[in-house]
Amino acid sequence: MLTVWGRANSSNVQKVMWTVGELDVPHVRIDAGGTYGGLDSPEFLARNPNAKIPVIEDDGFVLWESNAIVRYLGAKYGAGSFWPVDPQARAETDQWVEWTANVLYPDFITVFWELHRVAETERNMHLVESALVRLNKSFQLAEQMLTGRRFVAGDALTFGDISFGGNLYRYFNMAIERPSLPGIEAYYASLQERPAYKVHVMVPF
Ligand SMILES: N[C@@H](CCC(=O)N[C@@H](CS)C(=O)NCC(=O)O)C(=O)O
Repeated sequence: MLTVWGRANSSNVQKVMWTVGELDVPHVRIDAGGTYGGLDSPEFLARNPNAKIPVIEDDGFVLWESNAIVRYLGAKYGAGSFWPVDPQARAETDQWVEWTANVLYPDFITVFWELHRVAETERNMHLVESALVRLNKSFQLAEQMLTGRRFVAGDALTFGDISFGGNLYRYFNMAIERPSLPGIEAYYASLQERPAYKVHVMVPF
């Protein structure tokens, strides 16, 4: 049985839980982190010395780092469609995971953190403004990359959608100015119809 440690409103936990939902993996989730705490307990640190969520244990196998967990779950429970077996098809969706983590996410988390986790009086709006310019450029690039595709790697949802699409609920609900993104808006509308996205990603932040 798969166990997932992590609070439901953590974006990194949400990627894991969205995957678990899409692949219909029997599991239990244990709240940890944030107001639940527990990350510095000896039991937790024995599983993840980084004291971060998410962490999973699957039949005795322990793993942390959300993207590594999504890839592991995909390979074990979603081989064929969610986890393409063809190396080139798999690399194409993996490219979105890396691009999201290394290009889009650093600016995304800067904007999100300042606007939603830092007190208004402490907020660094210069940081927000410069990150938002780069973030919106990244989304315009994603708009081009998505042209003619239903999902990031083609006609079916794959693990690359978890990384990229997992950010859209927050992006479209933050009080920021966004460029016109008709392709991404249509893509986001289709994600919002998926039961696992509704339950695990569309969570108040
Ligand atoms: N690169 C790691 C980042 C993990 C991370 O920073 N997790 C945050 C939550 S999103 C955390 O553990 N924060 C401490 C807490 O929630 O108490 C991953 O993708 O899993």
